[in-house]
Amino acid sequence: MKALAVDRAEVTAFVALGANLGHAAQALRDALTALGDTPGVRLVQASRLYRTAPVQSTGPDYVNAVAEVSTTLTAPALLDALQAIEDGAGRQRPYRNAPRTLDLDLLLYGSARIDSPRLTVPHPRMAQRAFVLVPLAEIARALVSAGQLAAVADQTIEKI
Ligand code: A4P
Ligand code: MG
Repeated sequence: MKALAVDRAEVTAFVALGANLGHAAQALRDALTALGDTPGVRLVQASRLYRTAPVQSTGPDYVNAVAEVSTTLTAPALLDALQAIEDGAGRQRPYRNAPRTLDLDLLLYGSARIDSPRLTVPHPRMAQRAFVLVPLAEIARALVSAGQLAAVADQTIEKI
């Protein structure tokens, strides 16, 4: 019997990009290209790049951005793809919140709520971070409230 190919529906997802080692801005641009080149992932839009002060982390200032993708991948498969792109950028993981050449976090995956050992969505710390909320608001204003932005207004962030 001939199997029917069933296409999975596309899901809108938001990915946070960050780096504070090496050529951080270039690492983010390369990561955006790699995201768009990933099978099952379409890059819809990306925020500008922002320079941000480290939050609960050390080392040089970060470069951060947020991208919107449309994907037929499941959330765990999308995380696999993000981690493969991190590894391709030479990401080492000596300890939690260590300075990094590239960090890709899954912020939102449609309206899904996921709480598994390797994946929590929405990203549990996104609401406390200007480096996520400001670029997210730039590309998806309706997803961020004025109150959320006001709550992180003391964190240093500037467009590059
Ligand atoms: N994981 C669970 N949920 C998710 C998710 N939604 N997206 C798991 C991505 N990963 C998720 O991540 C550790 C594990 O989290 C993964 O194996 C995955 O299974 P990691 O990237 O290896 O380690 P990490 O980056 O040290 O941890 P994490 O949780 O990503 O750190 P945070 O809380 O995101 O903080 N300051 C500025 N200015 N800019 C930054 O970008 N980033 C951090 C990292 C701290 N301070 C920063 C910045
Ligand atoms: Mg991470």
